[in-house]
Amino acid sequence: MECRQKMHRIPRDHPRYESLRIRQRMVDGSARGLAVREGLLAHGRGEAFDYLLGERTVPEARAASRAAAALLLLAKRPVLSVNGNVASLVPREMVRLARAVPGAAIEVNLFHRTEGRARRIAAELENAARRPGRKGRASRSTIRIFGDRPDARLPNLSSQRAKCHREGMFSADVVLVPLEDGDRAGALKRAGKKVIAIDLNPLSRTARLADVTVVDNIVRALPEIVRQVRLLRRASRARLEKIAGGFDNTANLGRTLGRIVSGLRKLSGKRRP
Ligand code: PTJ
Repeated sequence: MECRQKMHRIPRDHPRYESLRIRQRMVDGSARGLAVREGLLAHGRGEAFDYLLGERTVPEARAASRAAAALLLLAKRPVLSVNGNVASLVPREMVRLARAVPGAAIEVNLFHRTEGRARRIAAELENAARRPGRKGRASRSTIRIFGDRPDARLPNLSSQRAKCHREGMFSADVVLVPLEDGDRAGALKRAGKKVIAIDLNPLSRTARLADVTVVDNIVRALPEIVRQVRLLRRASRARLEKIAGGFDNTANLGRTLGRIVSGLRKLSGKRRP
């Protein structure tokens, strides 16, 4: 409650209004027991990279979102992973993406795992799925949400992130892993899965290991991926394969870093040597 009062004191014309509003969602999510306190720190790291990228969707992120959409549409068993930060920031957008991708399931996967928090996050997603859409209609399509009581383990992974669902992440062929600079992307790759990351840090291990990394704030990245999925939904398999296969993650991350570096050069008044 106190958090909300603070938010009301931020004037709409505050130059940092949007960033403060997003931050507030994280604070609320933490107060409601969705995100852990470590999640607030992780959010701060993301904010710093967002600042360096101009807090906008850069062309490289748009290209990655298109490749991500193609990979999701090609998948036989796509799974969208949700942690505490994702549930605090974008529960409705996650549900929208799960509805847009045929056969997609959502799975709660936590680094600081407790079954109570996994249940709360699953309930938050179920609530988001029940709320009426933009046109005021409640959607009738149901989505599968795997929450607490995992019944499998990802091999070669000692952290809590290994705990997963046999029918979900364990048997997925494409997994979306937003907001983690961690160990799981490598384990998923070793298990033969395609990995899509959303991570504002283009230097993170996850960003570098993934097949496709969208370097953008998740609050902008998810709506863009949904938009691309809707655009590509009727595309042929050959076209989707061309888009996904033609995407070079390392080169795209290099271009994103180049954008940060040249932005800093410009600000510091220094030209390229
Ligand atoms: O809910 P849990 O227990 O699974 O814990 C979640 C956190 C986020 C605490 C856990 O996954 C973690 O420790 O993550 P890291 O290792 O700090 O990595 C988070 C990554 O997400 C960092 O590279 C950040 O730059 C990035 N990030 C943070 N906020 C955003 C973001 N990327 C996109 N959009 C954001 N809003």
